Amino acid sequence: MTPRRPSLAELVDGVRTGERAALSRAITLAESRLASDQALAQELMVALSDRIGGAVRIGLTGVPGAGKSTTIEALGLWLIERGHRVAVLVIDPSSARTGGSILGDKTRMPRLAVADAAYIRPSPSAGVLGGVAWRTREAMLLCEAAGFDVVIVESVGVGQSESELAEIVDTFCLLLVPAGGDELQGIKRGVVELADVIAVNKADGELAKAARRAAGDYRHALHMLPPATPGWSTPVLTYSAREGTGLEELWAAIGAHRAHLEASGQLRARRAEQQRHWLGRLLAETVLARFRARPGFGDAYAAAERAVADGTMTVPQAVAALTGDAGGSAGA
Ligand SMILES: Nc1nc2c(ncn2[C@@H]2O[C@H](COP(=O)(O)OP(=O)(O)OP(=O)(O)O)[C@@H](O)[C@H]2O)c(=O)[nH]1
Ligand SMILES: [Mg+2]
Repeated sequence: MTPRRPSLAELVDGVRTGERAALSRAITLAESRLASDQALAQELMVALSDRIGGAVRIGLTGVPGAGKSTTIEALGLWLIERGHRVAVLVIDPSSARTGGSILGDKTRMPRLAVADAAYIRPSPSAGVLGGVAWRTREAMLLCEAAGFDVVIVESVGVGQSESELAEIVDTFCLLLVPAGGDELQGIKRGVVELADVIAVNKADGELAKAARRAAGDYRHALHMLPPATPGWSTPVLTYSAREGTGLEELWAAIGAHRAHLEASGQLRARRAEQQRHWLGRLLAETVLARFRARPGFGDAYAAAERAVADGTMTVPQAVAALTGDAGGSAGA
């Protein structure tokens, strides 16, 4: 009962005309680990390349509960009212374990989830060669090819994922919540350093004052950090996703950052650098995967681990043994 595999031409047409089903099939192909799917997905990327490049690519991160989903719902609806088409990709590290929490995300974006001009989809968070974010990047480009002019990638702020997210988007937004000085210290400096736009959410009701104070603290802290984008000074805004206040300023800040990237030539440079980075990473992981698949590699690796731990071999010696012909045929 597997549905007939669509042809390349059907997929290209479907994505070009913004058909959701075709877009979903295309992303599934791009995420697939089957070589035949990958080959088709890459042909598709090439065939659609003239449609790729124009969208505003936004990464949105923040601690759990910062209001990322509420923000995307509010900002997404606000953008749709203004004629934009908005795609949302959600990287959720828990989805690998729970089998997907997109249902949860869709219920947190109830109106956006049913809007014609919006598309919401979870991104796989594990098990992809070359890093999670890079497959998400392909999904992002496919959304772009399908006519979505704003693509937002939501990632929960846990460790490694933020820096990967910052590598695939043009504008990296950090969402924060009102917090006092102590909690301010708790935000990882590395993440703040990556931010092109910082926005303190929940600036409503009793939290409004604390939000403004937190924004002031962050503004102050930013003075001591190098800018995430050369020549750009990262703005710190306050807004309320719940009440919809400050969304216009948030969008304006994203637009100003995009304009700065374009005017300074950094947009092209940044995207080119992303491609080079992915090339290096995918090559390294592909080569590693091939070595791992060699017969006897597992045993040889275990032996090498023992040898370097005991000090009977140096690490470079062990790598030479594992990657040389002798290492490759070990155990055979
Ligand atoms: N007061 C106030 N509460 C908000 C605002 N935005 C979100 N919240 C609340 O904060 C909680 C978390 O919101 P979410 O949008 O689910 O946050 P999230 O960052 O997507 O959370 P995870 O996906 O679990 O990491 C919910 O109870 C929201 O109602 C806001 O602007 N003001
Ligand atoms: Mg969320």
